[in-house]
Amino acid sequence: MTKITGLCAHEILDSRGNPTIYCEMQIENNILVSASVPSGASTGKREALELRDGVQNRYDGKGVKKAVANINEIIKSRILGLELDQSAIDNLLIELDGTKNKSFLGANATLAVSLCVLKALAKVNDKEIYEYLSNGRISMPIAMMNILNGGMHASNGVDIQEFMIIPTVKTIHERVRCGSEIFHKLGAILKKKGLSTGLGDEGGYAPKLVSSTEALDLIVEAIKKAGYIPGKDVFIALDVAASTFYDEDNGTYKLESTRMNVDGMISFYKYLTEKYPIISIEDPFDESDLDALAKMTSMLGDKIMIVGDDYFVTNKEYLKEAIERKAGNTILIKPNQIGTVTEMIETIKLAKESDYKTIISHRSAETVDTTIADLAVALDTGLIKTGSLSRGERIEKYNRLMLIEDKLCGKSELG
Ligand code: 2PG
Ligand code: MG
Repeated sequence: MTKITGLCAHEILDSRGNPTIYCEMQIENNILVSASVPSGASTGKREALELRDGVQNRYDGKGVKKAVANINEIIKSRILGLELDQSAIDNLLIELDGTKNKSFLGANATLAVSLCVLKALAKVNDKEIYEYLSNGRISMPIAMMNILNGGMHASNGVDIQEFMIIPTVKTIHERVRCGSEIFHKLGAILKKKGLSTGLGDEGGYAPKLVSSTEALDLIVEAIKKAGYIPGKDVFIALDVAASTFYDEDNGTYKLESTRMNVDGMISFYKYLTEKYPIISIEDPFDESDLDALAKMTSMLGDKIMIVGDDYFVTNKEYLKEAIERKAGNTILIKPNQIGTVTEMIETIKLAKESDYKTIISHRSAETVDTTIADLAVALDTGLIKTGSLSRGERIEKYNRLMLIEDKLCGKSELG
């Protein structure tokens, strides 16, 4: 057993240039680990709370000094001297917080500490995180690569938030290569058409387009030009993030200058899945409308993944409700939506027991922390969503996955 001997959090910046938390933990034998936490833009209303200072003349209210102080004062005083134990410390964090949604300490504070505990445990056991955390069954994930950004992740007038490609070629190295080749072909096509090749928050292109079908046509063209077969080597996924264009007053969705109700949206999705090799649609309706999600699942659920992100917010209670109502068949897993490693693992467990697929996911604002790559492998999530093939904070995760693959194949002998 090993004791925690030091803890110190700092305010740093995330990939959108907003404050977030970086935390260092020291354990016996002078072992030091660190973790940093990401941040979302299209957040679900029921996510665990990301604590921000709200002091307007500092980072426009987005500072995280309070959350940092919660680690350096409240959490530190209670965990120094404790034995490293993931569930015991996560439970202590939950107890110290004392709220339903981590609004006292902040999920950004609890996650930073919880991730440090995970990394420290791996270190003392002389293991990589993916080795330490696995219960024997590990797998390299299929990656969902967001190469065209819209919604709240760009300012291009494209309403759908994420257009992702899913290479299904054999290895992570080959998937990354395939994704990178398609990403660059898409850039060349946009350039030739006089469209912008500027990037959105997740590293995908963010050109001004008139419709989602225009985006999908461009992506299919890029897949073909890169030498791959759409619907065979490479599939497509969407994160609609429909809450961001839902009109609560009249219960309709204002998508690309048309207004649609739930049935109209389902017909639209059906049309898209028939025309394009789409195998996954995330958050197709407003996050409060579980009935619509259940209806779509009953109609399209045997054909595609219907993914709940803002609906389920990595929370096993909300997932339970969805399972009972047969709403969705896949859950997005974001560690900072729930705030501790233990709770996140419980949600994954419930999803698997209920035959829901699991996708571990980044946030639109990231740091260089690569833990989600290890989590995908160790927890056998099967899928990972971690952005485009550009921008350091996204690439770090792909690089980590390739390194893990090399290690697993015995291709990392130093001597
Ligand atoms: C999503 C995520 C990540 P954000 O909606 O799935 O892609 O975006 O972090 O802004 O919630
Ligand atoms: Mg989403």
